Amino acid sequence: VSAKDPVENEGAVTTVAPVAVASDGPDRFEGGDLLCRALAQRGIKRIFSVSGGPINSIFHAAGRAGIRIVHTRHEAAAGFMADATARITGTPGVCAVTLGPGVTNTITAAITARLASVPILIVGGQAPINELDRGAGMSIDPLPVMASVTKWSSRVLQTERIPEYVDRAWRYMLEGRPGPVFLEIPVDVLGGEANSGVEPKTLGDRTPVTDRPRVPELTDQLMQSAARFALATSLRPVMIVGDDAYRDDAGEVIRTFVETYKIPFFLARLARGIVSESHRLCCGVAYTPANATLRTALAEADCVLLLGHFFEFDLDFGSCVPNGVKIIQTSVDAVRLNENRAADIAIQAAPGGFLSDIQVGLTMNVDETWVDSICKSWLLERGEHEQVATGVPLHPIALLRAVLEACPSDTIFVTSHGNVDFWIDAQLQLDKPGHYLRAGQSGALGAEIPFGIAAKLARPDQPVVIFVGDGGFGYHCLELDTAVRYGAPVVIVVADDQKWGAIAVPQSRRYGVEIEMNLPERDWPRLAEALGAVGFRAETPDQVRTAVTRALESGRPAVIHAPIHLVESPYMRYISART
Ligand SMILES: Cc1ncc(C[n+]2csc(CCOP(=O)(O)OP(=O)(O)O)c2C)c(N)n1
Ligand SMILES: [Mg+2]
Repeated sequence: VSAKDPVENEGAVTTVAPVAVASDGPDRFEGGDLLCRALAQRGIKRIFSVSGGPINSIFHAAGRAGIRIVHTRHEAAAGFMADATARITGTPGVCAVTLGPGVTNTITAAITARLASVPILIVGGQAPINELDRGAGMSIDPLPVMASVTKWSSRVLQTERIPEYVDRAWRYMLEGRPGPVFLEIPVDVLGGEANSGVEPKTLGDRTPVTDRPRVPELTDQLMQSAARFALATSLRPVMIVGDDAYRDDAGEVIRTFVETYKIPFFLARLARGIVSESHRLCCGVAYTPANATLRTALAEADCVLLLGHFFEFDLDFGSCVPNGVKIIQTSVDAVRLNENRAADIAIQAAPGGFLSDIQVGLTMNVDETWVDSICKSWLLERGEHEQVATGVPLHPIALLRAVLEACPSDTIFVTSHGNVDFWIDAQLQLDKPGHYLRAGQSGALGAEIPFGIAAKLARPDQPVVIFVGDGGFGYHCLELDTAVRYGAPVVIVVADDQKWGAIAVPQSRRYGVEIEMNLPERDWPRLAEALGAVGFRAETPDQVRTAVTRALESGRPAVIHAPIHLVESPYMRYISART
């Protein structure tokens, strides 16, 4: 993840004042101090955690290294908060959890970060070394399971090697396509007395490297010429942009490129908003299930430029592109090149550098009538959804529209993964990068509230609005208490169709019945009040606008309970027909 704004970047390397060293008592300097100091040196401002005896050393050391502990209600929430911190700030996120169930509770967050290529460090406690494998309380060996959900996982067995392992964790997290890593530190290693002068041997006298290693420029002239020729001879090119472009800060280069050659483009995942989605050439999200215009464009295109992305599930694994269409793919991760569908030209390169190189001497003769027809198709598609969205209970689109009317322009939005969220995800138009959070490929219900809280902690001056269904809300609604304790006034809009809607509709279509799909309406505003937040009920667009305004003015975390009409989203209809 690259820094979006150097001034606001939390990744600025921090100088940490040395602390007095004593063999016991409150000033004792131990493994936890080595860990926290190494994290602070890498720009870490917060550690998200649920406490546990074996990680007390981290709680003790954090404050004096200038790091705030954010004590959540569940380890999954701590993991999701670390993830959102990384997405928003450009600096990896960190969570620390106790042994056994503390660690296994982070697995879903690790999967979410893995699939979204987000760098997070999960630190897990463990029994003392001499109790390993002897049945110590809560203790399991988490390395096999964490290895399967992270890029790298390891165990530190000597206190003075903690900084070395943090350095290693950073390199694994950031190398190639970023992702989560796991580090287990047994309690006697973490609590072991340390010398405050210990530095990782790998660093010598250098300060820690906090940036991602640069992806080499594309030097292969043959590849460059092939890509340039494919574009130069294309009449109906389409560009699909994915995660790499976000990390590469490639928004400006992409905007110039599509404007110069008049290429319709579609944005996916972390790339949402890197070029304004209300740009006349932006034809919506790059998910075939959610965007009929994308399906038409791909069916009619003669060249597809898949920039910093791969043929994933939401691109029908590549079957959305007919045979014979030229495919140019770039990815910083060579493993993703040709994944699911072979490209004609597959190039390991960062998107910004690739486009700049390819542009040299490139002329294109794009069929502008065709481009206009694609852009018009998208405008019509969006408009159709708007038209059906009248009446009470609110259609999800009407709910979205009312919320948007009350939100300032720098609002960060978060969505979940219910039916209502597929409506909202496809209809939202982001005009800047870093203003939208969504679990993404993991599709994990439950990420949204922790995501929003972490975003608010990282960007206290920006409003944060979280959309979630009545099902998804149940996962981590208790983190409202965390939001209250840490002063993170997020606005949670609960879109209540009294159902696990996304599952109920395809289920009844297939089997003719719904089985255990109902969720009785609960008094969510009262729950909010009970947890120290504020609550509103809003049934009409006017009430929604008023509630959002009052919630934002209250300066407190808020829940807006909005009954909605269950209307199957185009996304759900498409994917449930596919399986
Ligand atoms: C962790 C997890 N468990 C289960 C699912 C499957 N799932 C997807 S959507 C959904 C229903 C969500 O209901 P709700 O949040 O009320 O949104 P709605 O579909 O009703 O709009 C379920 C159970 C999931 N995506 N993630
Ligand atoms: Mg629901």
